[in-house]
Formats: sequence, C-alpha cells, structure tokens
Amino acid sequence: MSYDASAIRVLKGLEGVRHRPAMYIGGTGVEGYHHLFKEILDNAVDEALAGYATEILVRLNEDGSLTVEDNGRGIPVDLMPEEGKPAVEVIYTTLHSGGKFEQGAYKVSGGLHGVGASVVNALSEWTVVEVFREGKHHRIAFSRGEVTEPLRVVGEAPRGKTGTRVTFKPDPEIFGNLRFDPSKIRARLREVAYLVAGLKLVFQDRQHGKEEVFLDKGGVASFAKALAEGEDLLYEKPFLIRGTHGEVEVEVGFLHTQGYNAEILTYANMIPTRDGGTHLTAFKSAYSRALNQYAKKAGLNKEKGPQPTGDDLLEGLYAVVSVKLPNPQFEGQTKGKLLNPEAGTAVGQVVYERLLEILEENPRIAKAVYEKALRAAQAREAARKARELVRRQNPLESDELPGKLADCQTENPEEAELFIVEGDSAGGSAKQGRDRRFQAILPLRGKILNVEKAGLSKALKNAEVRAMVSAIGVGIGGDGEAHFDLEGLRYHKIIIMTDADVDGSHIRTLLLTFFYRYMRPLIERGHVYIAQPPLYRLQVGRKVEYLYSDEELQARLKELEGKAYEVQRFKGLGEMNPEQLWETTMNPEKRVLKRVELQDALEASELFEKLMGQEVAPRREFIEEHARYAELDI
Ligand code: 0RA
Repeated sequence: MSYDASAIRVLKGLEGVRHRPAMYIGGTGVEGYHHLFKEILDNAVDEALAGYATEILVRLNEDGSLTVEDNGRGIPVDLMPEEGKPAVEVIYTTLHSGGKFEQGAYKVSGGLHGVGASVVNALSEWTVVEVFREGKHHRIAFSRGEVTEPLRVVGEAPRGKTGTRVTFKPDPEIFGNLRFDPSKIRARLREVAYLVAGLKLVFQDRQHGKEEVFLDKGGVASFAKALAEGEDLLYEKPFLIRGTHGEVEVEVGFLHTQGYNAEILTYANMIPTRDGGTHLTAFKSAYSRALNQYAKKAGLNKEKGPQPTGDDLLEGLYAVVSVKLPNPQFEGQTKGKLLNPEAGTAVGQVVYERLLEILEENPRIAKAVYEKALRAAQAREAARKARELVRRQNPLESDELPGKLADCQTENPEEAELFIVEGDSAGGSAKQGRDRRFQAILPLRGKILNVEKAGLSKALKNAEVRAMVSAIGVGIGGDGEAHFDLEGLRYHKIIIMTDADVDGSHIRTLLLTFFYRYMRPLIERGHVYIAQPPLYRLQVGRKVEYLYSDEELQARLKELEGKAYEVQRFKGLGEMNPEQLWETTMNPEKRVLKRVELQDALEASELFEKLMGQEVAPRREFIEEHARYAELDI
C-alpha cells in the first residue's frame, strides 16, 4: 500500500492530536472528555444556525458511545477533486480542515474552541458518520482517526429525510475509564436551547431509560427569567433585545427582580465567557447610560440627594448577553474572557438604542426600575454615613460605645477580647466572671436581625447590629468595601458565645452571616472565634470536671463505673454561675476556642448570593457547613 503525500500529512496531524490531546481539548479529564461532545454538538448547532436544521437528537448509548444527529443538509459525500476522497472523509481526518467547509461565519478559531470533528475522531476508539442525503443512507467508519470502513451507501434514506448522524466512543487509551455524565450533557443542551430560540434538542439516555426535550421559544429572554427563579419579580415578562452591528450579532434578554442581587451571564458564539470581557463591560455601560438618559428625559431623577451609581442601577437585574462574531479572541486561564473590541462596540450601540425605546414604551416599568436604583443609592449613602459616624469616634473612648457593652481596661487591641453573648442573663454571668483587664462583654438581646435578608441600610437600623459595629470599631462594609477600616479594630479576638442548643446555633449562624457579609476581613484574618461552653458538670467526691460532649460524658462514666458521682447538664450559659463560666469557657488557661475560617471565600460568596434572601434553612445549613472551626488551644 502506498500513501500519497497528503495522506501522510493527515496521519501526522492526527497523531499529533493523540500525542498531545491537552493542546486540543484542554486536558484528558472530565472536562476534556465532555469537550468531545460539545464539539460534535456545535457542528450540528451550526447547521441549525445556518437555517437548515431544526432538530438535534443526542443519544447516550448503552455501550458508552454518544450519538448526535441533526436534520440538516447532511455533510457532503461527493469526491473532492484535489484529495480524491469524499468530503465527509476529509472533514473527519484533516486537522483544521476548515477552509472550504467553514461556511459558518461564526466558527470559532483558536484555543480550545472549534477544534473540529477530526480531533474528536482522532481521540475516539471508533467513530461512525452516517449521512442522509439525496435519498441515500451513507456510512463511513473510523478508528482513532483512520478510516476503517470507506464511505458507501448502505441503503435508502427514509422518505424526505436529510441530515447527519455521528456516533463516537471516546478512546480509553486516552481517557481511561471516564464516562459521559448525563447531567453535563443536559446542562449544555439546556443552555443551547436558550441560546438558539426555537431549536429542538432531544436527549435520550439509553443507560437510564430517560428522554428529555429542550426547546425554548423565548431564547435568552426565557434564560434570564429562569436565572431569576425564586426571586420576587418586578414584572412578569422578560425583555429581548436583538440587533446586528457590523459583523457582530447581539442578543440580550433581561428581567428585573425586587431584590438586591444581580446576575449577568455572557456568551460569545455560544461559549460561556465566565470572566466577561468587552461585551459585558459595554452592556453595563450602555444599560446605565440608557437608564440615566431616560430618567432625565422623564424627570425621574432627583437634583438633590445621592445619584445612582452603575451598581445601584444594576440591583435586581438578571440578564443574558449573547454575541456572535467572526474570529472571537479569548483570554485567561480558562479562556473565559472575550477580547474583541468590535463586540463591545456592537453591544453598546444595540443595547443603548433599543433599551431607550423599551423604557419609553414601558414607562411604568422604567419608573419602578429607576426608583429602585434611587433607593439603592440612598441606602448606600445611609450606610456610608453610619460608617463615618462609627469611624469618627475615638475607638477607646467609651462614651460613644453602646451602653450594654462592658468594656475591658486594656487599650491594647492585641490583648483585648470581646465576648458577644446570647441573652442578658448569660451576659450578667459573663460580666461577673470575666477578667475585666482584657475581656469585654457585649450581651445581645434575643435574635439578631437576619442581615442577608434585610440588606445593609436596614441592618444598620437594628440596635444589636449597631452595638456590634460600634464596639468592634472597624466600620461596616459589603463586598469590596473600600472604607472598611481594620486599623480601628478594638479587639483581636471576637468570641461568639451562645448556648449549645438549636437557638444558640441559629444565633451563631446569623452572627457568622453578619461577619461574613459585612466584616469579612475579620474572618479572613482569624479574629473571629466560637466559645465552647461545656454540656455537663461531673462531680466525683470533691473533684469537679466539665465535659463538652455526650461522647466525652459516656466515656468518662464508663471509667467511673461503680463509683458515686453527680452529673449536672447545662441547658444554657445562664445556668452556669460566673465562676463556672470563667473556669470552663472564658479562662484562657483552660478554655478551648474554635477559630472560624472560611474555607474558600470566593466559592462561598457565590453560593451565598444564591442563597441570599430565599429560604432560611438551606442558607443556615450552608453557613454551618462552610464555616470551618479549627481547634485552637488558646
Ligand atoms: C459542509 C457543507 C455543507 C454542510 C455541512 C458541511 C454540514 C456539516 C455538518 C456537521 C454536522 N451536521 C452537519 N450538517 C452539514 C453544505 C452542503 C450542501 O451544500 O448541501
């Protein structure tokens, strides 16, 4: 057998892919594995975007292979004069075959995206491509990038049927024993269904005997509404903006909620751009400009008082921004940021013009949105004033400090400790039991406000919150707050001391939420602790011991079998007398404190946002899970 020059080049190309798969699909782990699916799906979606396919079927087969079928024109099967091979074979065996076949103006080039059918073929144990075209059913098979069964007609195409069916099995030599994850497949199909309005995507999971249809007529507008699920909406029907500028197509769906959260998802050529980029920046700016412009025209703006910032205007906005453009450029570790300036120009232009029209056509909604932003600006201003008030006071002059605070004598924050104590009675015991030279006590009455739900300005009206803020002395700040002032910290240990029951744990959670949300640097720098009061007092003869858990008690009682002893269970801190509280929980020589750490502040904050203002239970569980307590003997 003799190879002609082009065949050798082809083999070399695909050998390169098998040699360095990571260069083409990012890696050979779970993500790379599913990248193969996305690649083949994208080809079918391109045929839909070109206006020829209306339906795509994805089937997870029992043997672990995956089938993607569309009802488009079918990949051409005729011989290509230069190569002397059928087009379908060339497409599946030539690296970056591109060129002739890249009729899709939006084919993504470079990087991980758009690596093409040949890469999937090279990394698959086997691939079968079936083409339904001109009344015929064609079939060609490959293994690891090489033709194993040349193209031939295997039968008639069912009446009127056209399209392409690709079935492939990723190569275990490359991917080990990885498998397709149906939930990852579903997630991408759902996303595509939103991004290509009207395209029907069917998922058949033969491994679990399930079938699901993804079809959305509303496109990115429905997507935006789905993002806002669970929030109180400002209005029911999401808006859609579409337009083209130069070679860039822009689609934006958006909706407003009554809440504080905002979420903007962005895509370029249907690839999620997690780090935003030119399209996101331009969207935010055009959105603010249009709203401000409208407000001025409609006389909604106020001459006096704080003006809404860009962030104020965004409060409550859920939006999906999707652009399609030739030659997108991406940046960043995960290539999640769009760089093309023309994408920004297009988004800016299209969004500004169309949004102004939308606002004019919907004056009631426009008014509600702008007034919400005005309230956000007022709340921000109120919070700033409150911070300044707190900051202005001399940190160690106690006349500005809350009346309930029993401060310590030392003026050295490094040795000072603040106990935040649940309830007045426990507060009383703590005040009597403490070492007043360096220990301060702040009793809180009952439950503190749920700051997540209330928002900053409301939180600042809460007496318990104000007391904590002025006692601690660092001010208060939300995410990215620049005025947060660690210099003012009056105690290097802030110790939460609550009962060891359900109520106590709830209060502890609320306090942690508060610190997380408004004084996060204190957690990050290890200033926040949790006291560990004992659960039992055990007296054997004249000797007294304290036990901190049921397990500890059981173990000890076993040792004491046959002896006389007396057990007292503490139901709350208030049941301990001041000496007991000092001895067991406050005395630095004997106590055990747990330092609060946030395992992964970034991940935590994202989840936090999601849980914010919704049901209380999952939020509480989340915080309790993620606030990790490290044992520290201090
Ligand atoms: C090249 C040219 C034509 C169609 C396609 C490729 C095509 C590729 C894929 C990949 C998955 N599904 C597809 N469907 C079509 C145009 C052929 C013509 O002019 O009829």
